[in-house]
Amino acid sequence: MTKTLHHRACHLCEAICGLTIETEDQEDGSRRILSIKGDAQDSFSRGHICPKAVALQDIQNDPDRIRQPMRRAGNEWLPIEWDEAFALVAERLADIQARHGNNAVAVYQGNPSVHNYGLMTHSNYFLGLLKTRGRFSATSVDQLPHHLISQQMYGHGLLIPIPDIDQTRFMLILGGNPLASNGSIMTVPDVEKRLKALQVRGGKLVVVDPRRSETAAMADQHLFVRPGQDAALLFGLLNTLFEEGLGRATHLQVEGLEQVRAAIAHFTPEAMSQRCGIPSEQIRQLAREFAATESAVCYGRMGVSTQAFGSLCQWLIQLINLVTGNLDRVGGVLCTEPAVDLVSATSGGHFNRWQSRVSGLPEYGGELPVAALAEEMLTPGEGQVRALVTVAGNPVLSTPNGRQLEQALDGLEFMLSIDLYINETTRYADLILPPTAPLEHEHYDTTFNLFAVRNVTRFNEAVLARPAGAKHDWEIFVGLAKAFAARTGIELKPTLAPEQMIDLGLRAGPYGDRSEHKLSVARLREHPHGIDLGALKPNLAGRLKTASGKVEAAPAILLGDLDRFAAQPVLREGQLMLIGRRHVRSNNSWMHNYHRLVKGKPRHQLLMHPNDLEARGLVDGQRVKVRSRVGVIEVEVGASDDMMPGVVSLPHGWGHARPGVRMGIASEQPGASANDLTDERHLDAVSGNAALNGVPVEVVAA
Ligand SMILES: Nc1nc2c(c(=O)[nH]1)N[C@H]1C(S)=C(S)[C@@H](COP(=O)(O)OP(=O)(O)OC[C@H]3O[C@@H](n4cnc5c(=O)[nH]c(N)nc54)[C@H](O)[C@@H]3O)O[C@H]1N2
Ligand SMILES: Nc1nc2c(c(=O)[nH]1)N[C@H]1C(S)=C(S)[C@@H](COP(=O)(O)OP(=O)(O)OC[C@H]3O[C@@H](n4cnc5c(=O)[nH]c(N)nc54)[C@H](O)[C@@H]3O)O[C@H]1N2
Ligand code: SF4
Ligand SMILES: [Mo]
Repeated sequence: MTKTLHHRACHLCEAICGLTIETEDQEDGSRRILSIKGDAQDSFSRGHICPKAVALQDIQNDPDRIRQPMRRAGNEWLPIEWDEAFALVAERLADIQARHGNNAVAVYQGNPSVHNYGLMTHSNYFLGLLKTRGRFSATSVDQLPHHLISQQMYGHGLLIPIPDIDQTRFMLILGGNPLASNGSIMTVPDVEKRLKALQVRGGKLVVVDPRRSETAAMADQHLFVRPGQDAALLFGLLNTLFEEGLGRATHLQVEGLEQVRAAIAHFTPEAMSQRCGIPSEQIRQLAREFAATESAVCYGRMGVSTQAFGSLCQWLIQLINLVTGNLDRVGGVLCTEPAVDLVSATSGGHFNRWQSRVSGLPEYGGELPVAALAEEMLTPGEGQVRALVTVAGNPVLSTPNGRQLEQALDGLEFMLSIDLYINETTRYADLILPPTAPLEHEHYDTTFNLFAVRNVTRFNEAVLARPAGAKHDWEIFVGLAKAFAARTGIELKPTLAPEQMIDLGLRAGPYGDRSEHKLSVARLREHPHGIDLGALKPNLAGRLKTASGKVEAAPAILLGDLDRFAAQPVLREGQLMLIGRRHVRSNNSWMHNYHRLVKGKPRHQLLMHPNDLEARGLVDGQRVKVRSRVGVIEVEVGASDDMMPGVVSLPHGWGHARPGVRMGIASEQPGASANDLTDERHLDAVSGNAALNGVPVEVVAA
């Protein structure tokens, strides 16, 4: 039987590693996967691969993955034809909107929405027709502060400066653990080698984290910080830069820096030290070293965006890079120039044009914070949400107070999920529409090329043919749009296939028809290992989209948050704080059904410092109850010297022991859900992003 080698990127996480997949043709005309390896010829990932990519074959073969539309009848799931399913959705949603208004239908889009090009290009073809303000996504349990700060300071929410990891001499990482996550808002396959290379060329890596993470363990210096108090450290650093005159000139035109300087003058390291738990002299020393190094990067991720001061943190990080002359500078942070350039192609985004009905949380880019989703369903009155569409998401496990959301989902009139599984969320749906599996569709990365540490591009061919009758995500949206338009009498504009849209985007982009590269999909098809378009270069001055044309250093919404920061009480002695973590063999909530990834010792223990265990009369390996304002879970506790005393760590995405979940392997090792503890009222007040880290909890023997 014929064997074939395929080259394409893995798009399960942000690292977009090149893969070499060997298949064998079968007698029935299909293909079988023989092996999945890292592609050594990929100039970007250089052969790097992680265990999740090997599990792509398990996703493909998983008997629990749903392969045809399913309709719920009580506790039973029955197959239904595509056209009948589309007509049913159109009928139910149109009817609910006719009775209760457009906003009665809400939408939640999960993380794979930005990892699958058909979802990027076509979800709005249908969802846009709903004309609802009830739009929610995983953005507001993740990176919303990054977008908001870029929109405020640089004029576009996607104009996010990326660490020049390959050339910098100093990297300060707060609340990111790229050794587990493989990098985030920093597409960087092979990150461990790149960080080691930084150390080998004499550079320094400093990690700030309440846990000695895998990345902290390889760092030259690790600082424990009190959860949710990074802003105190960052204020101390910025204050030192100003006060000691350590700044360096920038070529960028900047507005408002003097205003910032005055506003934070009292946030000295001495005043901030107790808040963050880091001695003032260490803060000053760090600022001096950062500023004195010829090139340096300050970078913060999940740990500092999903906390109560997420927006302040991301703002201060930008300012530290700016004031030290490292913004838009080689070896500092730089904006990409991707082949399909969403920054040039779209407007900058808007903020707080309207608010959520119940809590008055601000919209960003047309979406409301997902922490408000359950209350929008549970609170009666005009505009109450009565139907939900989920796309590639599992908000029961991934958004704060998952138990409250379950209660809300149970009361809906109608729910549609577009997903591969019957999981903790989709089990509430009336209808589940499954798309093709990852290797059955093509892919072009419009999101992560935008955040990559080099300008790179590639077109990824499907490796396996789709089974008869299967639909790609984008085709599902086209089917839904047609049915909804027919039902409601809306005129539907014609659309193109994703591949044609990407072709247009490439040709209009910076390496397209007007350049010597002449990139097009056809051209990319000739380069299955991808094309390297070069290192990042300074370009921000020409790309700023602010009204003033300058960098806006002092956005009013951030200056307006300083009082809230200053007023926050210091923690009570002995109060435990919950934070999250990731593991390289896990991917949010949805890759626990593959034996290859979950085998061995469970990785969902609650980690706690031995002194904290002892103080509570607990022992390593014991079952404990963890309680927060919103709920209680039972888990196994593990002693760990890597934890800062007073802090406990639990990964999210577990908690599969819920009735009706159809994921056999996941249910055997269910774990508990961190989001049964996180609090939907605990938010970054500026953006409305959920504060999933720094949740006060109690731990007692079970
Ligand atoms: N406590 C705590 N909570 C967190 C986090 C944390 O660190 N701590 N992290 C947050 C972050 S950063 C994120 S991004 C969210 C993620 O949260 P979500 O996006 O809500 O959930 P995922 O676990 O990514 O689930 C993805 C779903 O998409 C389905 N799926 C996979 N591929 C496809 C596809 O190609 N098409 C379709 N239609 N469906 C697909 C899967 O079956 C699964 O149901 O969780 C957040 N929640
Ligand atoms: N293997 C794997 N890779 C993934 C994912 C996955 O689930 N598994 N998810 C993907 C997604 S959706 C995302 S968004 C990225 C996230 O990528 P990262 O941001 O790198 O995510 P984490 O690995 O969760 O690292 C967050 C770190 O913040 C620390 N932390 C918690 N609270 C605080 C705090 O208050 N202050 C500070 N300074 N640190 C704190 C935690 O201890 C942890 O080490 O990863 C992506 N990659
Ligand atoms: S790090 Fe792993 S999951 Fe992420 S793109 Fe690379 S192989 Fe895929
Ligand atoms: Mo994420």
